[in-house]
Amino acid sequence: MERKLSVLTEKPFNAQTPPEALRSWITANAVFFCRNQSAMNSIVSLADWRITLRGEVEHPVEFAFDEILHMPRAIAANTFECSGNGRALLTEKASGNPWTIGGVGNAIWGGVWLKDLLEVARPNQNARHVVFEGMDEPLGSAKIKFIRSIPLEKAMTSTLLAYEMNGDPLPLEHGFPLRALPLGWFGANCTKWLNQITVLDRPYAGHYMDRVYRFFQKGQDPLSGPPVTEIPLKCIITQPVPGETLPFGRIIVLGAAYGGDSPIAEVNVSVDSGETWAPAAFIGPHEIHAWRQWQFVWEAKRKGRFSILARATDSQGNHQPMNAQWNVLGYGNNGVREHAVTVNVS
Ligand SMILES: Nc1nc2c(c(=O)[nH]1)N[C@H]1C(S)=C(S)[C@@H](COP(=O)(O)O)O[C@H]1N2
Ligand SMILES: [Mo]
Repeated sequence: MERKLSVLTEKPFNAQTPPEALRSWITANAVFFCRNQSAMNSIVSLADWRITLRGEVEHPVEFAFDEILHMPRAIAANTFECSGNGRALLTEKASGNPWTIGGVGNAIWGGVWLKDLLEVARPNQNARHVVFEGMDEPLGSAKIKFIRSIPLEKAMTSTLLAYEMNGDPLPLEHGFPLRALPLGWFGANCTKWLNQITVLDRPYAGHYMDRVYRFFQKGQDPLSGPPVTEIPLKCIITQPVPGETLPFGRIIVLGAAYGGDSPIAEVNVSVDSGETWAPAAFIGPHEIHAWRQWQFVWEAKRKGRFSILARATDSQGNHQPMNAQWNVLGYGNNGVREHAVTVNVS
């Protein structure tokens, strides 16, 4: 079984999880995808590390790592995806790293609720957005730091600051010692190597907030489009893999369905290009903000080329779209057709 990341770029380091490693509910740390706008080369000493909270707060504070460890511990399963995941599967090209399906993973994160830190700092009446800033060094000649903000409401209701990933200390490549995790939201909101939190009376303005990580069309100002926030409803097929040749007979189709804050209620599979659909069976845990693994037993009765489609439905009855909504940077590809897997049965 392939157990290695598949590297897209070395500098910055961007690498996706192979389909084989997406077949379990928990994505092992060693094969969890990596996405960076920057480089983080040295491990910070926990004794020296501090996190500061300031801005529109009554009581600016800083916490040492030890103090964070002594706060009430929170644990959450959370699936997050890079907003560019699936970009390479779009029919109309979009610029950016060519992620297929492996820019996503699910882990059990241990840490503290951001709310508990904010309650010490006491956001004032003007507080609207919470800015995350990490210790990583920007790359390229422009040297623009990766700084982004999320609405105060999300910060106060369902944002974890994680120091553990699947029971281990947060690995360096995933943000050691602390990362932000607005649950159910795209990876771009999950700042790694976090050491500064600033409360603002408006969204942070800057390159990574205003020029990218927004859905916009050609000829439009990126800033006029909505930012990438909650992960939309989506389903991936992790077995078989595209182009696989399978023996005639019983074929096991595996996949995962996820959708931000929406509980996944159903996955339907079609092996006749969308003519007829049948429900898949869920396997494994069902946790809010985490994907649901599923399987579908397909009795292939004839030989030939088949296109397998899988479509997720949430508990409100919302369906995943058949076709993705294209945008310049190719974000949020959750189209059923774009994720079809074509195989040969012989
Ligand atoms: N400090 C910092 N945090 C960051 C980034 C970054 O470049 N610098 N990249 C973001 C993006 S775009 C994604 S998709 C996730 C990826 O997290 P991972 O590498 O742990 O999978 O981290 C986010 N947090
Ligand atoms: Mo991302």
